[in-house]
Amino acid sequence: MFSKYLVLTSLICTPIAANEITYTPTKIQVDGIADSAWDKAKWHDISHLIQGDQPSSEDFSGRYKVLWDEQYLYLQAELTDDVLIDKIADPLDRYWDDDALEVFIDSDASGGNHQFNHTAMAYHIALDNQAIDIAENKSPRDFNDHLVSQWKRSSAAPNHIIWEVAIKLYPNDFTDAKPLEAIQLQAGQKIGFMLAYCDNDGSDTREHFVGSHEIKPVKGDKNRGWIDAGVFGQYTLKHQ
Ligand SMILES: [Ca+2]
Ligand SMILES: [Ca+2]
Ligand SMILES: [Ca+2]
Ligand SMILES: [Ca+2]
Repeated sequence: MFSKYLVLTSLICTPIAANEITYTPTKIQVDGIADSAWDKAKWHDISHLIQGDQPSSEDFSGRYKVLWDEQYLYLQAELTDDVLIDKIADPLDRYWDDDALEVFIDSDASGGNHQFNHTAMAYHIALDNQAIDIAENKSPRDFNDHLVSQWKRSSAAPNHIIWEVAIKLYPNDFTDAKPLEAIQLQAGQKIGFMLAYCDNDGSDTREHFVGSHEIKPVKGDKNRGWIDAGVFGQYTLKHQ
């Protein structure tokens, strides 16, 4: 009896590992408000400088949580940015030079070059919640039907926002000509994931680009995520 109890307890209480993503039985409302469904997910920092100079914590700092269910990967980012800016109205024009949350997803952790294909995605989500990535014709296009995004200023601190995103994942052979249906997520599935924030506060070009993972530079360049899915973190979807 005692040993059975121990086995049951260990099954229920196995702590989530750093490379695992927790399941949510409760639907996440994507509204920029962090409700209690998020409590079971752990925080991760957005602290690795990719490009530009290191911002002060008031200029930019952030952390995030991730959850999943059968339909979506859910992201909550808690950000501080002293100036929110969307100065280039055309969503397809220099979308990385306005404030943008950049979500990197590789639905099957295949890795590899995804610059002009969709074996992995780099969604640049602007303050107007439009999501842009490069199409196979090498021009940017929107993938607004791949995700739902909403952010809100919070009262927790000055210039503090909560940004929620629900992201559908697509098969490795998704193409612009044959846009396949989103996949059903399941426990045990391995995915590639990384997050970054493009911070501009009024300059011509992005001032800071800060991410969730340390990236090995190629010829001094750490801005590899939009090209190489091999630099994303690898995670297993955990059903608990
Ligand atoms: Ca919410
Ligand atoms: Ca800033
Ligand atoms: Ca892939
Ligand atoms: Ca900014």
